[in-house]
Amino acid sequence: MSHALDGIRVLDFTHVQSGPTCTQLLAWFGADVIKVEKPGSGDVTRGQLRDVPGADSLYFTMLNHNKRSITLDSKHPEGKHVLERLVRHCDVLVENFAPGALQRMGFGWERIQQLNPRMIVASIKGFGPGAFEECKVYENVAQCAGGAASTTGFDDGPPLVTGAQIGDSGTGLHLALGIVAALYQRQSTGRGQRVLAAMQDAVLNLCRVKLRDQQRLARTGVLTEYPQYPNKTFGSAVPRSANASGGGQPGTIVKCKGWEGDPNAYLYFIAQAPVWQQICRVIGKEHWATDPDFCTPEARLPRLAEIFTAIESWTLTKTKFEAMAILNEHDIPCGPILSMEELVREPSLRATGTVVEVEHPTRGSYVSVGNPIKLSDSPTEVRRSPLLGEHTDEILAELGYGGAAIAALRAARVI
Ligand code: CAO
Repeated sequence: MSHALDGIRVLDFTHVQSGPTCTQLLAWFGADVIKVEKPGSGDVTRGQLRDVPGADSLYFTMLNHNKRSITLDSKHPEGKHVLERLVRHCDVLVENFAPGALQRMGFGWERIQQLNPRMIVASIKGFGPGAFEECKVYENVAQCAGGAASTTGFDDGPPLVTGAQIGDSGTGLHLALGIVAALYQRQSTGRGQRVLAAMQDAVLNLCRVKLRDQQRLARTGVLTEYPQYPNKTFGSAVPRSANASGGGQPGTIVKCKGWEGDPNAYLYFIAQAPVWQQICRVIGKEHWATDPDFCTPEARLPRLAEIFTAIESWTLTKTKFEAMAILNEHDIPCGPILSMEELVREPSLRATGTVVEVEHPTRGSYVSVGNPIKLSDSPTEVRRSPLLGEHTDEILAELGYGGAAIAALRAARVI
């Protein structure tokens, strides 16, 4: 079967997590992704967080499926020639170097345009143009600078970062969308363009609802859906709202049976207004369905702590899965707190290919997250990540290099 991005060639100059997330998605949609790596060492993540001596780390393998790897010293004069051919050969160049690195290599936008006016040059940087544009950025820096950390955690605790890699993988997703949009526009203009996704911008985009609340707070001085209401005072900035949904439907995390020994015996419970009567019935508080202090969403807002305490008294008598089954019978939205251990075993995720088992020649079999985006006419088959330089000769041959020329490049340590 064909794939959505068949025929698109990607010169993948990405490393670590943010950029590789983007190019892995492009590869899953069918693009030929050629990962360019430093001879000898390659992407630094190959050797980071190793669990199998001598084998590429899970950090690397889980972010670089379906790609081909070529080693190339792109600062060597001969390496630059190879890179020029690659630029002419490909449709998209994706990079997430520190600011200015591509220019220092001699491949700024103008040069790339000269070589291939149809090329799309897509970059991830920590910050967009402005005061911080020269700064290097990693995941948690982006979470802090993009508004996630200041709004995550408990009111009486410090800012918190989240395990979801919204700075790296989140920005990679943004960039992938920018690239396919640019490819689409190229069909009518015939020209490439630059695509930039800054990690601060991507995190802020994902924190959009907190900017909404910032403006509501500035106007009204209070956020009635937040746990600080009604007993605590609000400052001038959106506070951390613990596990409160903070949105139109109040929700929080409640304990379930077994929580004393299981750190994940919890459930997210949403007290959705349309099913309030059912909630009252399930938790044995039938009178709340008609009590004026509880029967409307507005009346409930100052009493959310009391309501969730009553809900928790009920969930404490059930495991998270028992509670979920009962609540779903009544159409009450909720979700179990699932550990990675549970997710890795979840059969439905295996069935859809969101969790896949992959064979690797040096590390054996491992579990990974497959393509979370399903296209009905472009199915994803997850293939293992390439070994360092596994496709160097094959790619050079496609670029027109003969055996002797490849041997000379190897002797000069260019590849
Ligand atoms: N051949 C020769 N040189 C190469 C090369 C190759 N194939 N590939 C990379 N290099 C060189 C670069 O040109 C650069 O050289 P200069 O510093 O002389 O210009 C050098 O390797 C290091 O690149 P770097 O500065 O990008 O890497 P770093 O380890 O110093 O910084 C990071 C890493 C992530 C902080 C930085 O790349 C960055 O801020 N990137 C943008 C934001 C980003 O994506 N952050 C997410 C990181 S986690 O996903």
